[in-house]
Amino acid sequence: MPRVHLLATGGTIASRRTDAGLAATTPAAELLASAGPPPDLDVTVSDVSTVASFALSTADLGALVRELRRCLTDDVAGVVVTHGTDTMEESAYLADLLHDDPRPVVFTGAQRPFDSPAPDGPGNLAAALRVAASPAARDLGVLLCFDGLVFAARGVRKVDTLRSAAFDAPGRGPLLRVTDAAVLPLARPARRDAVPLDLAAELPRVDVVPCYLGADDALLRAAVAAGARGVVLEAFGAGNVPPAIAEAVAGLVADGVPVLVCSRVASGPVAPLYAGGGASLARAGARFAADLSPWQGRLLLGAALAHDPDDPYRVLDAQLGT
Ligand code: DAS
Repeated sequence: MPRVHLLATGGTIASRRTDAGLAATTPAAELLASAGPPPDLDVTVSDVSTVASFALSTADLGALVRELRRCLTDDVAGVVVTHGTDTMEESAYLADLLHDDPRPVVFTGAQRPFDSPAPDGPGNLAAALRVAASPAARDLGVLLCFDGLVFAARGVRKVDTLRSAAFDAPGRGPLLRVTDAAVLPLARPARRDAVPLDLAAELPRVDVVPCYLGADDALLRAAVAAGARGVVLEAFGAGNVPPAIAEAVAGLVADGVPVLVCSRVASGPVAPLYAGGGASLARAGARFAADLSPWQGRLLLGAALAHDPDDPYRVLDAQLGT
């Protein structure tokens, strides 16, 4: 019988009501019992934490990715990670950047708590376990399984605060669909070489700076003053920024602080198009992050700086296809 390992971290799927609000307290064994252990799978369990994902630090994320890689032993078909939905797309993406194995790691969670009268966690977990053991999920990298659909980690985003269909991959779509009877292939992602990152050390600080009408360069400069070794711009549209930010970026790049341009728009790639906007950022040496979200872009830039502090652009260009 194939074996799948379930690694629990907390999140709404593990949460119960308390006087202080929802609190993640349910361990992996109870989550598995609620999902109804699949009769054709041997499922082993462990707990890395019982926390809400909005409280995780970048160091916690590094430890989680180390642990899930440790769980991918020779005798397992795949690993399932239960995780809060708020930052699941970040954890899954960092895990995917390092993933160099044909077997799947499948993240899942819930929008309604464990003690809800109609929880969505058990169904999501049961589906994720089946995906982790499915040949259809091999060679797809790290995955996120939610509400009957499976997305590649790269490009997945939380798109609804409360509905069961919490995730989408705008402009990309799902890779697999899970029905009661089967795991159906829909698409295959373009995979990049894994980044051989040593997660023993914490990723360097990279901050995301938002752009909004009339924004000046104060937040950008504050990020660098706080120790950011790289900056991600959550730019307008296809990659444009207010004039003060465009001017400041040239100085930062010249000072050795890489700048990665992402968009505050959920779908579509960024491109250096407009004078004074994206075209000026490109001339100043900023890199464009295709359709990567600012949050995934932040992890990519952190990984690139950690892997090769003298030339982070090698990892960036390899991952972004530039
Ligand atoms: N939004 C909650 C969840 O879906 C909290 C969290 O991210 O942990 O799990």
